Amino acid sequence: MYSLPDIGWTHFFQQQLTEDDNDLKPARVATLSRGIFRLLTERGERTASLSGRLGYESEHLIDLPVVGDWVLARISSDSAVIERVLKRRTKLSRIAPSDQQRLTEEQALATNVDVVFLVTSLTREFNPRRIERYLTQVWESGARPFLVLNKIDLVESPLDYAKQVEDMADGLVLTSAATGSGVDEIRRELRPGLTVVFVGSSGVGKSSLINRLLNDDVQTVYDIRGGDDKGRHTTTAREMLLVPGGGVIIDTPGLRQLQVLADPSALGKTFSDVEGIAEECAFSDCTHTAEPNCAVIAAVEAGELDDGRRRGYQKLQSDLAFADRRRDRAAQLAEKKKRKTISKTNRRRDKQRGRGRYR
Ligand SMILES: Nc1nc2c(ncn2[C@@H]2O[C@H](COP(=O)(O)OP(=O)(O)OP(=O)(O)O)[C@@H](O)[C@H]2O)c(=O)[nH]1
Ligand SMILES: [Mg+2]
Ligand SMILES: [Zn+2]
Repeated sequence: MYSLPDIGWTHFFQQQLTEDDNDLKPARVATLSRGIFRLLTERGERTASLSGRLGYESEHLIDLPVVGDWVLARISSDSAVIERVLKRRTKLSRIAPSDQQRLTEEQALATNVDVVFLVTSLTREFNPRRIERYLTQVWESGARPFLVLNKIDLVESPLDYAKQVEDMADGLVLTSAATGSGVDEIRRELRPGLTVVFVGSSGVGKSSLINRLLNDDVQTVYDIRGGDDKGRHTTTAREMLLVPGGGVIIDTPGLRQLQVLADPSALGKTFSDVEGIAEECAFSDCTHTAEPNCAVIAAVEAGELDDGRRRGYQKLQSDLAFADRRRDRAAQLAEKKKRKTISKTNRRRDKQRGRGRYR
């Protein structure tokens, strides 16, 4: 059995409790599916639902509990009701994929995570430009990003791949879940109280690596046979697993696409090399495309910087600016809609009052 500190409870959460919370207990969200949560409490696992108030008061998707969240719940012998979500230490988010109006609504993928292992495989899946995008999102989360290049058993010289993505993350690990090579380097990052999450496209080997780490076949792995190395979306929900001896691992389903939602500072961490060079550009708002005295273009011409990297930086920078504008627009529209509803309610109320008066 675990203690709450084993699974990540710290002073940061403790200090958020008030006297009003006396009849509530802290618990961590381990899984959720169709509004039913599984919580890890001091007294073991409980199935839980949201309190009516929490469901009703949460105006935004991002306010609802997700896997990794610490919540306060009313706990009985066999079930629980979640009353409050505690403030998050870190938050890995994305834009909710189902957003039909293509407006932007933020959704948390996992919270209160210390280390994010972004997994990619050395197959046709390997794509430095996509890795840059994902890593920028991970930097934005506040957790430490580790880049994992898996399936090294399938290529002759894994280091050639590593060279293309070095210095983008806090750590780079070359692994094979098939042979077990490199897995100990990941294991070294696990310890009591720490939470790690595995993210990446379907089929790269997230669940296989986790099975290796836990020396167990806890996570289902789909055997990819034949030539096409596409994943089958085997893992279908985010799920928290306990490391024997303390610590928590979250497995996630393969990401399909990722619209990055990040701050320029997160971009700067993924592209510290480009930003370092860009300090020497003549213009402070240089886009590194056609400006005179652009240090970035000069570095590419001198063979010191890969042009793919320059383009990746530029593309992501303009995407982020675009997403920003769209978010502003979405906020404006939401505000307008709210005003409309209010004036409609007022009109209806006036009408009813009027009727009352004249009858
Ligand atoms: N050759 C080789 N195959 C691997 C390695 N790691 C995983 N695989 C295989 O890749 C396939 C997909 O592995 P999973 O662990 O299910 O991948 P996943 O990232 O969890 O995929 P989703 O759950 O769909 O997101 C399986 O057939 C694994 O056996 C590796 O290091 N080398
Ligand atoms: Mg999986
Ligand atoms: Zn420039």
